[in-house]
Amino acid sequence: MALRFPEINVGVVGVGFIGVAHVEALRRIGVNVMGVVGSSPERARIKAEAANLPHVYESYEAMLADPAIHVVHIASPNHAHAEQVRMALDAGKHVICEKPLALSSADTSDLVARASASGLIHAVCFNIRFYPSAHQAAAMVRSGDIGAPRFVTGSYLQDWLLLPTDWNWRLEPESAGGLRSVADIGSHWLDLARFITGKRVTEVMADLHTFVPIRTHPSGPVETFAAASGDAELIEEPMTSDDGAGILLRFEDGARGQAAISQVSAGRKNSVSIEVDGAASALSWRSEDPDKLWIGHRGAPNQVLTRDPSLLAPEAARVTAYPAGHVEGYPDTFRALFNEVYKDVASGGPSADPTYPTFTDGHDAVCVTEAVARSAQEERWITVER
Ligand code: SOE
Repeated sequence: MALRFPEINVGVVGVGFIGVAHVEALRRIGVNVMGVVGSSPERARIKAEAANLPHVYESYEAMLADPAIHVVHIASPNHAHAEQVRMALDAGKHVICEKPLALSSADTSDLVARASASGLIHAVCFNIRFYPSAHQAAAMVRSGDIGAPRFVTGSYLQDWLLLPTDWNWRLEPESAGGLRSVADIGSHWLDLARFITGKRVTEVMADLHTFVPIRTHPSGPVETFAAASGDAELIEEPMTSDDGAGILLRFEDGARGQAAISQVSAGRKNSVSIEVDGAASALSWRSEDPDKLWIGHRGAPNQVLTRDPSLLAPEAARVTAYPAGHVEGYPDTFRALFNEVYKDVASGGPSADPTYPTFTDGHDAVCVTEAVARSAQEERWITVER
């Protein structure tokens, strides 16, 4: 079958769980995924065979040197993002980077400046806001349906790091950065809260905790969400990063919020929830039942809006692909996000008001998470510096 954008060639860095999600979603929107790069060509070839990935480049440099590549997707461990983004921009490639955009706001602000000056397209993969119900919630807030947002509450809970034997590069500060649950999944929740309310977080008060102070791990890598294989030589590692966090939030315009973030919540595989209580009505959404948006009223029966393109606001209908009753989930959010980005790629440059998260959003998220880290350390409210 002919590709929708046969003239757009893409390379993906990272062949873990998320890199594969990128390749699958790119294939769905009809761009030409030319090749991938892994931490080593051997590992990438094994993964390419197992997950039906395209050609394996020998190195990131080799991928960037390929004049046929127009867009680079970065789904490597966090510490590599900043340098890989710089190299891609220098090579004249459009960039879609996984979160966090970089490990420090000094780096993210540098990347925003470079990307803006380059005229290239830049996006950060905050895919959770691309559940159609999240877009619907944002559209309803914008059109005043719930009145001014006042109180924003919710959580992002997982259980894949519950046991002391659970291991992945995200537990290594040199690969992931000093923050863990907050940077890895809290950043998604914060982006979602900002996207739905349209308000930026101005101050935070946070409590971070390491519930599993010592972990053991095999000498080799363990894939995200995978159990470590039985290895005779287990290495003991003292842990310092956050398994979980409680965060109080103050938004511009006075709204308040509370988020619970954890990667050690048994039974919660990948569970995002958010409620926005407005001056007139409320909205509530859970990723475990993603096609439903609850609308709460004081003086009338509550409602549940099931995702149905014909009933959604135009902004939400635009990011949905399946008819009502055919539930859209996690992989569909990547398709929806990339679909928006590639409209700009096809037109040659960023639109004035992109419909997808850009490096500016990536910078904002890192500024908030840095304030979270400082607040936990100093045990006081911290103003977000941007
Ligand atoms: C692991 O916690 C992870 O893969 C995150 O890194 C992703 O951003 C999230 O979408 C799913 O969980």
